[in-house]
Amino acid sequence: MKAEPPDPGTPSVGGGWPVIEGWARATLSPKGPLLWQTLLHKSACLSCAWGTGGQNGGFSDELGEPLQRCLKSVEAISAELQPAVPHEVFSGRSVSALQRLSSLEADRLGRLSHPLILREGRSHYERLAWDDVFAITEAAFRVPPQRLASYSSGRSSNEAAYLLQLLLRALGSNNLADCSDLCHAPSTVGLNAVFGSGTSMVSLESLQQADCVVLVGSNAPANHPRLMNELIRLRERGGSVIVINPVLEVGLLKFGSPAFPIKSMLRGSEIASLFLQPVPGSDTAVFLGFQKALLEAGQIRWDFLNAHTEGADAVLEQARATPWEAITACCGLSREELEHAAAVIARSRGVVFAWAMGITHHANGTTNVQAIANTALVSGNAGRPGAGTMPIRGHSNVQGFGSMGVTVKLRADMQQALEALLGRPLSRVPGYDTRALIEAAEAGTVDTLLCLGGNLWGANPDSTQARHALGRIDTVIYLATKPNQGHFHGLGARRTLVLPVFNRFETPHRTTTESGNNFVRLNEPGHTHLKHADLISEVEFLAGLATRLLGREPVDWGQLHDPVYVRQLIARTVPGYGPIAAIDATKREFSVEGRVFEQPSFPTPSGRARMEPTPLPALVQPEPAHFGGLAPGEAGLALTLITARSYSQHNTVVYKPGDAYRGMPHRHTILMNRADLARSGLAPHQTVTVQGEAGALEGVEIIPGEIREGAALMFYPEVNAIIRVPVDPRSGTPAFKRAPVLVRSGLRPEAAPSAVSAGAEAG
Ligand SMILES: Nc1nc2c(c(=O)[nH]1)N[C@H]1C(S)=C(S)[C@@H](COP(=O)(O)OP(=O)(O)OC[C@H]3O[C@@H](n4cnc5c(=O)[nH]c(N)nc54)[C@H](O)[C@@H]3O)O[C@H]1N2
Ligand SMILES: Nc1nc2c(c(=O)[nH]1)N[C@H]1C(S)=C(S)[C@@H](COP(=O)(O)OP(=O)(O)OC[C@H]3O[C@@H](n4cnc5c(=O)[nH]c(N)nc54)[C@H](O)[C@@H]3O)O[C@H]1N2
Ligand code: SF4
Ligand SMILES: [Mo]
Repeated sequence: MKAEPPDPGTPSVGGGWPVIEGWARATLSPKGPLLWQTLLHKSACLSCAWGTGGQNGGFSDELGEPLQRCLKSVEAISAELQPAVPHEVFSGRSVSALQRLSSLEADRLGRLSHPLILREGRSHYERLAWDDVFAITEAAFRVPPQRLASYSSGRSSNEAAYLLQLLLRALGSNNLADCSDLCHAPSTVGLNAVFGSGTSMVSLESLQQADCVVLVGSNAPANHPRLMNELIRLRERGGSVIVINPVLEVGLLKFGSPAFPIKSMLRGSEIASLFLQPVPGSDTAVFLGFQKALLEAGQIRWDFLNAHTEGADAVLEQARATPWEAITACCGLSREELEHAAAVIARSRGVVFAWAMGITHHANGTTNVQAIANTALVSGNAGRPGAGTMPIRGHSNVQGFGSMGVTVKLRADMQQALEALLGRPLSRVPGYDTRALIEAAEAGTVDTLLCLGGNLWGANPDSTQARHALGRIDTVIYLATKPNQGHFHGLGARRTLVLPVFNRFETPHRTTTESGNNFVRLNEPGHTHLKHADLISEVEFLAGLATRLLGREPVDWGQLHDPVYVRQLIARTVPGYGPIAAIDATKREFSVEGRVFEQPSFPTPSGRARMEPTPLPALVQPEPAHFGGLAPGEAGLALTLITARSYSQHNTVVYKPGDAYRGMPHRHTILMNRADLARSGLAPHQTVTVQGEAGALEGVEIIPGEIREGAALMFYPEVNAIIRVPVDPRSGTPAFKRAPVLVRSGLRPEAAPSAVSAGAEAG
């Protein structure tokens, strides 16, 4: 794909000076000293799952390398260091007024400092004493187990996650929805299918031995900035980076890293040696193309396949039998581009295949992951240092939540261990994942929901549906550090509780977390800057609730107030977590056992990787007619919409309005290809209506940019007001990266007025 010149003023390097400026601004602000104290605290970074920080000091990675904190970490800490929300905000402003706050405004209210309740028929949140919180919560939990559910977001500790699932399972419920259902669940399912293990098989040390990285569907410059240092180093030692992304992300072309002030900061380091811009949702075709090219060039590693895999014949037969035209028509890349990339893979000694949401957020997300794994296997790139499959995880402890059993797909070995611990069989009723939870709630079959962090309302597609669904639950309980829009829009029918908790660096006891590279971090106790606040630790809340509900049955919940004891139970019941039993004494952080494969022997029954063919997706470009058509004389066109993060937000929490790197000056923008503008009669910077399956947003400014023809990009969470998308049936994950929309110059007056107001409400 040819790159067109960006709009004037758009940076040509990712990272770079804005990062230094950001650090300087934060350091010089009144919060500066507290910020630095927090950065130096021995705990894992709050932001992404790369997992910087921990016992070696707040700045180092797991190999002890210093200076590994990025500006995203500073943004996350600064938000946590805000003063408490003044009480007048809740006593003086009605919930309808609070509903008008944007994500950024809600976050800027400050920190939650006291328990709050919104009762049925009341207009305002009111303060509540902890005794009353426990009494209300306990009563709400005394419902049939199928009508009880939780949702969690991967910011909390392993200890809290473990207690959450132990409590729900002890009560007989498997309804443990988690943000990973909206995120990397296809990676877990796909990698489990192939390798019998659902996480990265590559350690940081192993990544440093690769000479090629294939980076697919990831905007790492914004979302995993420290990964960029590894890519810079790889290029410097002569390696290749193949980027696969429908958006020509500037930071993936060139990135200026403050970790290398002289050589990289000034002009930026080259990242991509090859940039492929496929049709969104077509990655299975891209990887099938690689396999076919390797096959035709005689570069399949038969020795490796024969010794370490099963099912390879069917996979290669699919590659042989699928015509090039079918592959190129699906992904929109040329045969030459695919052959060229395959040749780079073939001549590299060690290839790491790394991916994020561009792969998982599709109706065939799990198949996408399998297509990547198959490519790794046919090229002999699995189960040895410097090679393998590496999902790049999202939230800082989302992987720990999965390890702790917060999942609707509990591993059989952990299930057995929990049954031994509890002395009775666990319920066999399948639990609700996040989408199933919304649907069950909408159907009126959920009475009580406990949210350990997150923003269930904002993270789901179709905000109107999410609001109605949550509104049918009697009691919704949010544990959170800061207010977010979900606390104002995701309200329960009879009561909503918002309970303030310590964040990771404030929790008064030790906790642990697990990085995306399977490294377990030990976080030292801390204290909060909030004066006169009434916060609780998540462990104390969950153990307290469990003690009230279950007493000493079937475990002594009172003793589980002590996180050291929680870690003993984790060591006994969580596969690979044995070393956590000694961590309080030794302070030794560790790699979860059985995850990193440096030998091609996998935890499947045969010890071999299980390959299976990956059907090409049938991608249909939407038509205006699907949305009722354009009015006579109206300009517009239907596109597939990628919904993604800006460079200045953390998930549903917006830190800054615009996105300078993509040239999008504010959030009410849509990134479009210039050829699409030319053929539809729309113009750069024109304001348009974007109509999705669930509503429309008006007054959206068109930004011309480096995105594949036929595709567009808008920012989540605002865009969730208008999209309704299918889910990947194997993982339950929504196709957030391929939502059909109609972009139009004006909206016919008779078209869907209710949908328009839905969009406006959430904006
Ligand atoms: N600063 C910051 N860091 C974060 C987060 C944050 O919000 N802010 N969120 C955290 C979380 S929970 C997660 S899951 C990760 C998310 O990290 P990412 O997955 O990097 O985040 P997204 O913004 O969803 O963007 C994914 C990328 O996929 C590309 N893409 C879209 N569709 C396709 C496709 O069909 N194929 C391919 N090959 N590419 C595609 C998009 O153009 C975009 O560059 O980041 C984590 N870290
Ligand atoms: N359209 C669209 N939708 C998406 C996505 C997309 O790309 N497009 N991405 C999806 C993805 S990958 C994800 S992971 C989800 C994210 O969905 P969630 O994880 O549900 O949302 P977050 O915005 O990360 O949640 C932020 C809130 O967590 C709370 N919090 C922060 N730290 C702590 C803590 O230590 N303890 C507790 N108890 N609370 C804390 C704060 O109150 C904060 O407001 O969104 C998904 N939704
Ligand atoms: S890369 Fe991720 S874990 Fe490391 S400092 Fe940045 S946000 Fe934190
Ligand atoms: Mo995520």
